[in-house]
Amino acid sequence: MAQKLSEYIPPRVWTWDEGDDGNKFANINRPTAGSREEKELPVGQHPLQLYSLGTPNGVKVTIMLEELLAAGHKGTEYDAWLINIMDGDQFGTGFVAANPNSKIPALMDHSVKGHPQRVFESGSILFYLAEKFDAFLPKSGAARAETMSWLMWQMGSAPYLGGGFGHFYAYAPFKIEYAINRFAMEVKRELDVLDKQLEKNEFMIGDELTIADFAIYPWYGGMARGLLYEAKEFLDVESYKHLRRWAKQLSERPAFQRGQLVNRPWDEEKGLKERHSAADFEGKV
Ligand SMILES: N[C@@H](CCC(=O)N[C@@H](CS)C(=O)NCC(=O)O)C(=O)O
Repeated sequence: MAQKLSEYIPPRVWTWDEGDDGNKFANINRPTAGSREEKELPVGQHPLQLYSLGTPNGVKVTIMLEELLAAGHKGTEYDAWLINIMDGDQFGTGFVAANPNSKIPALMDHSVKGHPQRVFESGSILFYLAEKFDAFLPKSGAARAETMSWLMWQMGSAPYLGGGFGHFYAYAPFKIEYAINRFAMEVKRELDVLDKQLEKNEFMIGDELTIADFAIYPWYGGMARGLLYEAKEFLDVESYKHLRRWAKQLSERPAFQRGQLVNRPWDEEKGLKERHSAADFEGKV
């Protein structure tokens, strides 16, 4: 191994050094949970209230909601409110009540009698919506088991892609060869897992579009299309042909296109800061 970096020896007990460590997220990271300020969440007119940001974890849910609407499921209209994580919106009292883990996305379902139901963790939100509307999740048997396996696969794997590879390749204040090697290896293995699955299947689960596709596409479809971390060449994403075929096919679906525009204020041309009705997409898709 070429690079030897540090003489750091971990102390007996880790303590937090509050200074800016040069990491892009330094101003929001702390080793404690809970709210940091009083701030209620807005509530719109629809039963489903989503509090999110147009990152890969956020758009999993808006893609699914747009697919549900496109398929004509009643009760799936939603308001999507912007949670700006760089401004610390995830630490307001209202958001923490919706998700004690302070991460987007969080859903409040106001159609539940008595009190709104909170749902957090993107995979859990996809599953909740699939069960509630009886859609995009095979009812039983092998296909249902496969769908849940791939959904859980995504929830377990993406932190290697984002928190591991993305962090050390794109966001860390300096490049650490050991960390980049470790996570590049793992991400390429994950891309190959998907490539092999999609060689034999149109969608993740045979010929049926499921919540596994909604979960996997924003991360691994995004990577295969060269949209994440400017790592297209570094990870040679063009070699994953079957994954790229699937990603292209999904990217052409209007509901996927709409879902990916929601809560993206940085996309000045097409992005929506908030989404409250289908009319918000006029002229954009
Ligand atoms: N496992 C969670 C991960 C969610 C997550 O990491 N969200 C990020 C944005 S993509 C976030 O809210 N970060 C804010 C923070 O770390 O304070 C899920 O899938 O919902």
